[in-house]
Amino acid sequence: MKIERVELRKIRLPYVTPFETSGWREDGSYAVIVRVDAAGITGWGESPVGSSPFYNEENTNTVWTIQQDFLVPMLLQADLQGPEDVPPAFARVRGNRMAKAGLEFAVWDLFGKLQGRSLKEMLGGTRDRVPVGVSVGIQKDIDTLIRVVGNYLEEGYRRIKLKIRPGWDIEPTRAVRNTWPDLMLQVDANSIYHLSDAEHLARLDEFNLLLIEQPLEHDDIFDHAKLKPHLKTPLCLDESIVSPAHARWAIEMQACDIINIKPSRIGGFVDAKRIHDMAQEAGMPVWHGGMLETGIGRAANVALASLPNFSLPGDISANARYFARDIVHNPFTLNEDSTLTVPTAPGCGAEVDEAYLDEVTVERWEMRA
Ligand code: OSB
Ligand code: MG
Repeated sequence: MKIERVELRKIRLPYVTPFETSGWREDGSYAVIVRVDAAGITGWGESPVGSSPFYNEENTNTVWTIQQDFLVPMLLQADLQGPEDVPPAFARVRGNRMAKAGLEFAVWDLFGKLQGRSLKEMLGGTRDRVPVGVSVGIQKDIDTLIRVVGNYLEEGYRRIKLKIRPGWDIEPTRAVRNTWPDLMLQVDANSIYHLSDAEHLARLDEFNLLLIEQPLEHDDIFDHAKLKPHLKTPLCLDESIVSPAHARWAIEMQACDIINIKPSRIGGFVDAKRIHDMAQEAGMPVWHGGMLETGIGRAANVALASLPNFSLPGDISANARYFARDIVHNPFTLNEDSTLTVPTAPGCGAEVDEAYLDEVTVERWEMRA
């Protein structure tokens, strides 16, 4: 099958509250939304990229130009038997994984609708509900943090992740742990520390955390392997694992105990599933991270998170945690057991609100075969 038309949109969709990490602060989604059309069917995808290259090397504008100049022409030329044929079509383009992922997502949605199969079914998901938590950004002080975490717990979330950085690590974590001694709690440093901080990071061991995520450099695996013996807290990699090869290196080097899988960081579902399967084989748990996706990327993430080796709650909160109004008609709501229900409709299951999407679109581009 040939894709007949690809449409790209830049959007500006404000968050309900700005999100701050050790390295950046973002006030809304600057994602690129992808639409593909073939055989009278429409598939939707999302590159959930930030406005600045502060998480990985990509930003909205790099996704925009790499898709237009290279990936979309390659996609329009490819003869696709299924979504698995997309990564080989993009193979000559190095990196730029978020740009690739948005297009691959849209092709999965298209094939799902064409074949009447849900993304869960296509990927081999085994669960009807997936456990989720909330990633809580850096707050202005500890009182505010306790109030913010308390509100999420009141909404029913049972797992909390705290963003940390030097000066906002031990004490905020202690305060949350002391307030909720049994809470499932974890922290994420987004690559702000160095191997020389090993003893400092070991101070987090007393808080009985589920894991510490990506303490060291974004492109490092070697130093994480050196850090791991210093920590009792399970070590999880996010930024460093961008391909199945990286996952294999981390597993063989014993650089981590757990992997955070984000299909957008890895270039799509094909390779994300490979990492899931490889980790399962190695006896290593994975969990599903998030990039503050809109309702489109979120639906796809929930489907992937229904695979069996996703053993810890995901950073896939209900849409209302991010947006006052999302670009879909069917946002997820939190179930009473801190889960989201996996969509069963053909494709990713997101029903795109095209009128609202038009409203939040700031730039549009299309190419036909
Ligand atoms: O490091 O996991 C991260 C958001 C944007 C970029 C990187 C990260 C995050 C989050 C939020 O932690 C996860 C979510 O709720 O989508
Ligand atoms: Mg992270």
